[in-house]
Amino acid sequence: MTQDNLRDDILHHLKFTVGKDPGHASSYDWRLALSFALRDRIVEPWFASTRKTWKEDRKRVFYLSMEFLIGRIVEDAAINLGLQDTARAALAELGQDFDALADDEPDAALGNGGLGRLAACYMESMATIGCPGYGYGIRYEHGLFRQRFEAGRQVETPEDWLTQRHPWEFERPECAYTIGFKGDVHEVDGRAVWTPGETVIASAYDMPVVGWQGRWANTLRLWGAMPTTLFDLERFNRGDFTAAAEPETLARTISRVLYPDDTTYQGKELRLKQEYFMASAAIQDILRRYLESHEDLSQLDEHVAIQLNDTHPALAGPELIRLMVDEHAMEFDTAMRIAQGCLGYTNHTLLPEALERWSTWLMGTVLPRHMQIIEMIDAAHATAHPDRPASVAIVRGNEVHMGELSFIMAHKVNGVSALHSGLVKSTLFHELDALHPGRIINVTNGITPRRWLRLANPGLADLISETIGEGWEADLDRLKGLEPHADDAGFLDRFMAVKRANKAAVSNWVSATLGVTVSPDAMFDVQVKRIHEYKRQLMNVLETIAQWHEIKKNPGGDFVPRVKVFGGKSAPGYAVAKEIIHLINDVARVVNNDPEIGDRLKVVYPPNYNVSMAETLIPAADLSEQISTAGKEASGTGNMKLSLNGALTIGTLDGANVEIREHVGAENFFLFGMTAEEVVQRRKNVNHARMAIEANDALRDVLQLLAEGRFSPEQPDRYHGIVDRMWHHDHYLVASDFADYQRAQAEVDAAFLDRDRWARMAALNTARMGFFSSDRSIRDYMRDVWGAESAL
Ligand code: 26V
Repeated sequence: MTQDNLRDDILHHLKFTVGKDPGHASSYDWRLALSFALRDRIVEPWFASTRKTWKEDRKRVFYLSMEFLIGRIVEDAAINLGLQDTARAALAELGQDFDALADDEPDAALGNGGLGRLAACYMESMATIGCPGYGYGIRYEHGLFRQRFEAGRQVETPEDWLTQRHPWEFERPECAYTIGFKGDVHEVDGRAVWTPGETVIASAYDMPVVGWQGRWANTLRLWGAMPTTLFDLERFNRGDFTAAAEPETLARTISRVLYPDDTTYQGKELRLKQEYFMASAAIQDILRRYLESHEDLSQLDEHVAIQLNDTHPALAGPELIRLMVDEHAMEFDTAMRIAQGCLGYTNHTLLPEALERWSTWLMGTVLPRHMQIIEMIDAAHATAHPDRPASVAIVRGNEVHMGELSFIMAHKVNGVSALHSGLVKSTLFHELDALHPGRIINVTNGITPRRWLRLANPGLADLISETIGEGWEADLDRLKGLEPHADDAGFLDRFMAVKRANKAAVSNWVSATLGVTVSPDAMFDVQVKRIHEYKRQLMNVLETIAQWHEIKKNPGGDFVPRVKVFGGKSAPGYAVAKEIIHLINDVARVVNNDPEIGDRLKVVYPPNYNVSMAETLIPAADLSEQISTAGKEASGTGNMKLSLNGALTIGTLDGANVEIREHVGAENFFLFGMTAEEVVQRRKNVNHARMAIEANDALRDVLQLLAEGRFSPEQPDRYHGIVDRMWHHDHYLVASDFADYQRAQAEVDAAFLDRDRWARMAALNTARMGFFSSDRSIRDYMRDVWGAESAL
């Protein structure tokens, strides 16, 4: 029945929406037809959700984020609609393979990493829980760059997902707002009037986001930039065709490309414009919606919650005040109080170089009225707290500090793991916390089990359903029901058979794409995440070299076979991260081609790690590397995905690792390294690196091999920079944690040799990860920040 309907709808869309005849349709055409047929089935719940929210005048949540790292959509939609098997069967009737079509979909890669993927998980969880919500972001024409390796070096090429038709979006040309920049501010009858010098149009594109079992659907509204004037007809008529198109080009530049650097803030005008473009469009849209059913804005904060995903959308605060004061004639103090009631701010990093600051000159030039309002906010805060220290001012040292602005504008500020939230309190916002006790709270991150278990690991998902029954996807604490089975040899065999099948699939894929043979019986040791010094991929690759060296010195010895898997991109301008990538690839080349090593050690680094690759690699991992310098990784979410899929963690007490270890049990987690406090102490010893290296023969040998050019014979000095930094500027304490890391890795080997013990530990990881469902995170936000309730 449903299968027949779906088949007919696919054929209908193939013919009337795609305009193709089945005999001549490509897999792209079939995928479009499938997408439209699935999308049709979201529309009813989507309308129903919107109607219900309106009718009941529910509090609504607006999640503002410069990034939404969605990944592929077709399979996720099919799963949440409960139509995956139906779609598979319907397509089979039509001679098409569901998995092949789904695999052909480009990733929507509108994000850099953890922060953007978190926003995508949260959108899915809000829809699953029935939290009336909207995501606001930018419809980047080009998402995160594609990564290739050329002779081991990262090369970036533009990503172009929108050159294909995007079947999941509804263009809303009627929903458009004017966004101003520059110009000047005059006083007219005692009121400020901003006359922008430039304007662009923000035009809406909506994507429905459907929750588990299709019970609720929310909207992700992405803004595209359009020119206010299409082209300069006068110039065109004069024959100056390029100049005529200039206004259009300039405007469209704003939503052209995602900033690919999530490591350092750069103070670029285009980035500031992107941030204001998104924030202003969102706030205008929020106020328009609200005023459709309310008299005035005086009770806005009772009906509207606005969440800032880091400081990137922080101009939403001043923009909200500007519209209330300048356009709706509200008193500043009232506007300030209402805005604070609406706003929440999530901090995602403590790294000073990633904290946003804008020069007052740039802010005053690009957004002159907002600069005034920011000064008013700062002055009001200073008046309310006459003895506030100068260090908490929003404007200081000719810079606007977006963290302080966000803090002062929000009624709740949160970190993303228990450890991180504690550090936000005790370090970054220490003084502000004293002035506003209780404002800083913790909401530990989470991941959606629909994508990260049901979709990515269907074998494990089916085994779980057979063992504890259906429905755990929406109630992940039920995984606890697996615990008794961790002592059941039959269950553990099946658990490990699933893992083995996932590893075999990755092994085939690695062999086909990289030409490297890896045995599915070896331990798959996985580190996948952006390349950053604080994440310490360098420590992992140095340990890999040490292992290789160990095998070379003792070729007849017994070693536990390992496949070291790396995945991740470097920011294009981050030279040190790029050197580390080069090193990993050089080490892979030497190790993989060393006949003496054989299956005992392999290094694979598939290029262009993205959401889809994560969905393939994570279910095949035995070991999860979460080895950041303690105090630096705000939370991590890959750590959760890996543990949920039955990988054991080797990790430091950083970010959410701390809570993962508490949940899965210290005996099922390989802990090593200094604590965040010890890191601070250790750095006070100026000779920390030299002392650690001199105390560790293996590490000294590794650095010696690198210095000799053992991994770069064609350019022996290639890694002198890395060696020199290790000895003299080891800011992330790779050397100081190295010996303990080796100790923990040896324990990993011993545990892996005991197949039964390993299986039990892995199964207990899966069983105890329920807490890390993003449904729990969203419920925390609803209760502690948004004051919102489920409409289901
Ligand atoms: C920073 C910047 C700097 C300015 C230019 C563009 C840009 C884009 C993104 C970022 C984000 C840096 C913060 C971040 O990604 N934090 C990560 O957030 C994850 C979700 O909470 C968390 O799991 C990771 O530990 C944390 O590094």
